[in-house]
Amino acid sequence: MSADLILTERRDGYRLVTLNRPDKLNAFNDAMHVALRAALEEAEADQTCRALLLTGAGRGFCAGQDLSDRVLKPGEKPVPRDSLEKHYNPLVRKLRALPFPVVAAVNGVAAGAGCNVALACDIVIAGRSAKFIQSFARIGLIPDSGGTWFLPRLVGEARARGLALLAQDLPAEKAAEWGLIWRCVDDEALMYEAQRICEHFAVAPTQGLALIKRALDASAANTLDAQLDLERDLQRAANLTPDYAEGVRAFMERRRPGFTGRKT
Ligand code: T3D
Repeated sequence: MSADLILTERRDGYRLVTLNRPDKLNAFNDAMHVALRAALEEAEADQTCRALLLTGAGRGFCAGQDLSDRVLKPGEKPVPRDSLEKHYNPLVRKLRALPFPVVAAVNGVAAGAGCNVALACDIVIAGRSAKFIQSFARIGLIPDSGGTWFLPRLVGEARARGLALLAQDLPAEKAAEWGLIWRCVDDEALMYEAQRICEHFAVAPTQGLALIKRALDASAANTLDAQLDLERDLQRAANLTPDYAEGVRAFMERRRPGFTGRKT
């Protein structure tokens, strides 16, 4: 049953989505991709959903592509695979484009595309025993799912090259120290801390946060001039949201704001 490959729980203002192939360290097969896409689309369509928490079942976050699908029989010729075009690229694009923040709670090893799917999330928080591995070079592949884009931007060129070419394990604590992820916390505290972040987002000015995601995503390819123009345009859009009006009113009245979120 492909539905079981992804578990979705509706929480107050956000959704918890769990990759659920624990015996394979939540490695992706086609069915899990399809189920995850459906879960993300459902969350997007639900106007009450103001954040998404992505994690893995069992002791791993995600071990990337299920390699048991990739074993060639003796004499069989390798074929080009369409998994990036069909699954991973749309997944990374969807995570970046969701109109609310996506939090990854990395509960264990995140390897290959599993590592880069985590890095595509807006906030990455990891348990101390978790590790990040650009494992592609161990099997003759290149970092995909945005890895070659995220790595140099997050940790700089020297560390990006080391991680991609050496494919060594990067412990969560070092990942946080290097700026690859937002925070490393004790394993026992991981879900509590990740849920606290989502609870914060569940009452935040969601439309404004979606505009922040757009501005930050565009900045890598923009000149300062172009980015200033984009900020002007996005700020005009933010100016028109009820949340901006409420935020200012609440500030002046010295009270907590009651943001409406995605609704206009
Ligand atoms: O072809 C295309 O579509 C191109 C796209 C590629 C995208 C990619 O993601 S390529 C990268 C694929 N992933 C990897 O190369 C990582 C492979 N896994 C590992 O290197 C290790 O499992 C880990 C370092 C992640 C964890 O090591 P460890 O020692 O903690 O666990 P383990 O014993 O290796 O794994 C536990 C089980 O999960 C084991 O099964 P078993 O023996 O208990 O029945 C193992 O085979 C299975 N498993 C882990 N990763 C995968 C996997 N099974 C299939 N595919 C996996 N990727």
